[in-house]
Amino acid sequence: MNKVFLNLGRQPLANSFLKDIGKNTLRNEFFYNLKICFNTKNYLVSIDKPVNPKKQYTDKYAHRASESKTMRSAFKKVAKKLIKRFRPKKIMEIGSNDGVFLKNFNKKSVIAVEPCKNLASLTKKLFKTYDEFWNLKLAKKLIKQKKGEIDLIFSANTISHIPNLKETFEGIFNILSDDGVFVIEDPSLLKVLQNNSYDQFYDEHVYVFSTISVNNIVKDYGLRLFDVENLPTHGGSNRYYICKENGKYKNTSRLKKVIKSEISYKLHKIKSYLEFSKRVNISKRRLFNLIKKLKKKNKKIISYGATYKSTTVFNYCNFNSKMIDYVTDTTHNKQGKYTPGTHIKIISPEYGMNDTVDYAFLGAWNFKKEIFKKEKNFFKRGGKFITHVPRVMTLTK
Ligand code: DWN
Repeated sequence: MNKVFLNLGRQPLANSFLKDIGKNTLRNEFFYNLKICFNTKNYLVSIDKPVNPKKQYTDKYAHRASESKTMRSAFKKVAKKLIKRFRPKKIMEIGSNDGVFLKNFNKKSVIAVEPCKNLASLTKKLFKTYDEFWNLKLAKKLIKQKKGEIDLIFSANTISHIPNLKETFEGIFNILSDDGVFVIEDPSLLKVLQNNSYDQFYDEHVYVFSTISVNNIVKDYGLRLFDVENLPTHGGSNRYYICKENGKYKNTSRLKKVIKSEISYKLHKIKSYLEFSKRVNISKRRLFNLIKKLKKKNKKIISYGATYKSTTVFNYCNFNSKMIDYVTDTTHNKQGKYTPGTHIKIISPEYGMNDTVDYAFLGAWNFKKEIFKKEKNFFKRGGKFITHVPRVMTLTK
């Protein structure tokens, strides 16, 4: 049964960057209550009332997976690894975004599934693209079009976004070849608890998976988790390798080790989540007080990276444009807009990361290494970053 353990308050859609902050726009801004729960039976951690996906994945979807160098090389690396290990002939990606993963394959052997039409239009020029949500209906349509028996299905930061896991996995079972592999990458719940990165919870992250919860869930749909890899991406993710129950792959010792580590961290106990919730409340108070103290000293504070994650932090910590002067982001379609719920201007780093800035909150803390490499001059002239992960602190390099 589901037990709520964290209330992150009134939140907007993480992707709802505003074109303007006129009365009309603000009157129509959608908010919901973000509460997170733990299922004591299958150990799934989820949003208690998911938002309708049609509200979220529109033709104005903002996130571009290829925006960071880190992710471009990560997708190139995993494509090579999967080709070497599984030698797939037919590949499908669910949530193909701007094609950053699939473009590493022979375009004749791939199928892209991407419901956001602005993204699907980018990949339609490159390979076969279905601009639809993944579900049982689409799986049956593909089979009817003789596009079934897929050897490798890949999905990064997408399965955790789909409320209806039953349809998702049933569709996978129907379309996957008998010795096919379904590989999913999603933020690691263990890392969220260890890093106090509560900003991994927002409307799109309907679930934050643990290995033990994925292991339980897939069994209900004739599937089996046979391997898992811990990854550094997005602040700590897991790459889950799933096959059909009677598939040829043996469960790896690595899987057994990861499950053991999650059990020893007590990810199967509600107590761990109640303790996490207490740490999140302390983090909120400390971050708010730090920003307030620096503003009292007339410091200029901006935020670096208009992330969906920082939407959660800004709204949970009640930030406003008097505390954060503006946000910088390299994504062109975010520049000139305003942050969801807190209405702080977003500009390009070329303009925003200038000599007047004293502090920059790390909205994109998951790219700290790449950002610190880029912003050496900011440090040289005495600039400092602020982060809340794994605890509230300022960083001089
Ligand atoms: O799961 C999801 C993850 C993968 O991406 C999606 N539901 C939504 C989105 O979440 P996010 O916005 O928190 O993801 P990122 O990849 O952490 O966003 C990074 C943002 O920071 C981008 O808008 C680009 C920007 N950025 C920047 O301004 N300067 C990134 C880097 C590396 C930089 O140097």
